[in-house]
Amino acid sequence: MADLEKIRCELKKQLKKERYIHTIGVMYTAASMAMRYGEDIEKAMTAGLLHDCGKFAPAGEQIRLCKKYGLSLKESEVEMPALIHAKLGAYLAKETYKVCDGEILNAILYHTTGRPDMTMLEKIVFLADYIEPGRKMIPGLSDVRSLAFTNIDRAVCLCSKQTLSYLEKSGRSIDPMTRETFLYYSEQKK
Ligand code: DGI
Ligand code: FE
Ligand code: FE
Repeated sequence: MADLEKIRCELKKQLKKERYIHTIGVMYTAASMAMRYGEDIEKAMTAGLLHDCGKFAPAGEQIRLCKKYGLSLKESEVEMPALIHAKLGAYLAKETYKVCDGEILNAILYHTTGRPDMTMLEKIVFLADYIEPGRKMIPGLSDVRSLAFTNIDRAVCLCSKQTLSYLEKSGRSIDPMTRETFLYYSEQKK
């Protein structure tokens, strides 16, 4: 596989309609950001297209597949099934969709929690996931959308801040990496 058109056809079969539409939104948003920041456009599109490929199955099935493929899950991940699709997705991108570029695989792996000192491609996918045109409007979204094209580190900071406060309000447990991303980018002053 590893050809955008082929991957797109396969994902159309694998994903629910809304998830597929979101995926296409992330792919084109990642492409625009790659244009803005001089990143490889095809890599950004491939990562955007595949970022949620792990969501083809419900959470319980995702856990079962991780065990089957020997992917170890941290305690926090078992407690927070929303995080598992990123790890499973990076694995499937490599094994099923035949993506061998490690940067693309890492952009998929870190798209949900982010991480400190992300590569440009990782930041692009992390943000494109949040700002793609199909996302439901929430307070602060237009600020992240505009910052994504003007000051990408500030955009990551605001995006992770909003995710944290949303998780805190809804009383869900928070992965240490989600916090570290916010702390790191809140100290990046540019
Ligand atoms: O897969 P998507 O819905 O497109 O977006 P995503 O992969 O960014 O996030 C999926 C969900 O994961 C989203 O509701 C935010 C949530 N999330 C991010 N960090 C954490 C988290 N959930 C928990 N419980 N803990 C986290 O640290
Ligand atoms: Fe996701
Ligand atoms: Fe997504």
